[in-house]
Amino acid sequence: MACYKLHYFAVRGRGELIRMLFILAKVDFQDIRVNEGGVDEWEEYRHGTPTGELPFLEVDGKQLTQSLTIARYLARKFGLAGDTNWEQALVEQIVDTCDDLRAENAKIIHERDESKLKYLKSKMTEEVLPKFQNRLTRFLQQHGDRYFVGSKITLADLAVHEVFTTFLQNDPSILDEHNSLTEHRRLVEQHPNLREYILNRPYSVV
Ligand SMILES: N[C@@H](CCC(=O)N[C@@H](CS)C(=O)NCC(=O)O)C(=O)O
Repeated sequence: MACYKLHYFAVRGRGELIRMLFILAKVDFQDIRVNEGGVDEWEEYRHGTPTGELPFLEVDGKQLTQSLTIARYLARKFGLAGDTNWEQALVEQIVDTCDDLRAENAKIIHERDESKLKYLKSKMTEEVLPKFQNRLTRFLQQHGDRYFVGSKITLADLAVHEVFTTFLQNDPSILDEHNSLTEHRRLVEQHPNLREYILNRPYSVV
């Protein structure tokens, strides 16, 4: 068994999808959380990283960067990337869709100008979020069984669960009118490998 060390900040952020893959696959990894407990160690830690950014993954001492590259690599290794070439493409389509939504939300998180922030927030509620909710709902209904791709859980399901977590923390009602997405979320949260982890992980704003 390979020796895995995940280096990321002590938040969900771009690291959580990777953590969830390890938990789902029941594969041991070292979850190295930089700035844990509010300790500011990043500026020093940065010098030991391959690109000056996190996350990066060590696999038997070799280093891999880019959160989604890492997630796809692990998903393939753990049999969570889809069973055929077509399924794999669909899984990646969903992962990229979730990343588009995450990027839209990042604009809000990083905006400091009050009036631009107000505009971005109302655009998110009225336009962006509904667009992604509808797109994902349609996909789930057309392609999925209970899961997004094929008949078993994949990286796609984790990506959808993870991207909505941040939105739900701010407004628990955002999936109220999206029964398929709500049902899917429940399914992921009830997975025997994930249930305890999702319930007990530390709260993180993003
Ligand atoms: N595309 C990269 C982006 C990595 C990235 O922007 N990481 C941020 C945290 S989410 C970072 O390391 N920020 C600290 C800094 O740049 O000082 C990925 O997905 O891994």
